[in-house]
Amino acid sequence: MLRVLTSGESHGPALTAVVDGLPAGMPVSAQAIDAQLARRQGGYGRGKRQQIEHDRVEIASGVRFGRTLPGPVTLVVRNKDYENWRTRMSPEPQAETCTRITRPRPGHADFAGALKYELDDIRDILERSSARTTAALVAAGALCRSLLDTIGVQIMSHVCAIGAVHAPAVEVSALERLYEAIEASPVRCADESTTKAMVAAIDAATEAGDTLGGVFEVVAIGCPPGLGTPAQWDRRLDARLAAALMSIQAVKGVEIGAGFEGAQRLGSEVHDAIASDAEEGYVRRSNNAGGIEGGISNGEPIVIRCAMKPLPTLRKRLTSVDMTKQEEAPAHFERSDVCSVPAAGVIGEAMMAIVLADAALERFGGDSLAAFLRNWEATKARLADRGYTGVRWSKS
Ligand code: EPS
Repeated sequence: MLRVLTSGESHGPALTAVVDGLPAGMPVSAQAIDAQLARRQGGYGRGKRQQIEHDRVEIASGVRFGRTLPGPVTLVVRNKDYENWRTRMSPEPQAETCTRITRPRPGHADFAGALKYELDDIRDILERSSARTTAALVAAGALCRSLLDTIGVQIMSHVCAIGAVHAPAVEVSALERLYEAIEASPVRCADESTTKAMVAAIDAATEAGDTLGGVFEVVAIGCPPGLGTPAQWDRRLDARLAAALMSIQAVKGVEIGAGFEGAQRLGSEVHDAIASDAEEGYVRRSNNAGGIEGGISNGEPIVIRCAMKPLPTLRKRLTSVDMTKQEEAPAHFERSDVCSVPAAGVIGEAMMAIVLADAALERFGGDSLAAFLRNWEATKARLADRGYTGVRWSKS
């Protein structure tokens, strides 16, 4: 239903997202997109690049008078740093080649990319594999959030761990209340003393010329039941979300609900009993399923945690090989982040928004926002007829 393609390099002229398949008449606010872009740029442990960039969206197609037209939306985020990279990233043929990168950073796309594309200069792969390209996805995700907003779906995230520093678990029911504390924390962690410990861990890694990964959690509240289907493997909501979140640079693990921890317990302890309440209708008193059963959203909050490996660009050089001579040499180093787990949470929200918007469009259809909402209202009425009241929907 919804297709999102991005283009652009980390130090090229711009990053672009084409979002195709949104209903016509959907409100679009450049300010709302910019707010998400600003959130992505934040977080303690980011490199100097974020002082150069002030990401702003330019809407290049598909929007008129603040509403989507029947056609793809094109979003452009210019790289300010391109001014400093004009020669090194010029699309024109160059008489002289600039200094080539030949010593791959272990853990980055450098080595595998150089082999795959038969490259003499690793810059040709690292520019596109860079996490900078997620700015385009966050812009696209902001559009998807606007659609989800019309049916009352909210998406939030927070950081659960940085390196070995773990935050106390946060109940999903507390997330809305903690939202401001999370956004105010330099590491997007709800707990104040853990925030301090995480900042100290990032400082220590910076001092040591090292990097840190961590774990972030992304949650969707108010997601209606019935998104996704087990009818085909690639249409399952959990599979789609896992793929989307796994696509974020440096993410090495994705778990839904109780995930790996649940695998250690008995079935009787893990599965979420279905109860009936006179006022609330169907009630689930636990959510180990993380809001998805059989590849279908079940109306409970969707809860996904992602493990992010430490970034592979280290001042403390790892051993590598110079690919021109096949001789051992320290890995290439260039400006990067020490830790970007807080930003990855924001990117995770965008990826979740893209998948949920796609699944919502699949379920409710509609060429226009009005048609989409009519179909949503009809589905909601039918669910209510069948005893499902969806008390957790915060809006509409
Ligand atoms: C990033 C911008 C990049 C990196 C980082 C993400 O800027 P630069 O390379 O110019 O310093 O800081 O990229 C990576 C982590 C990576 O893997 O390449 C951004 O805007 O998010």
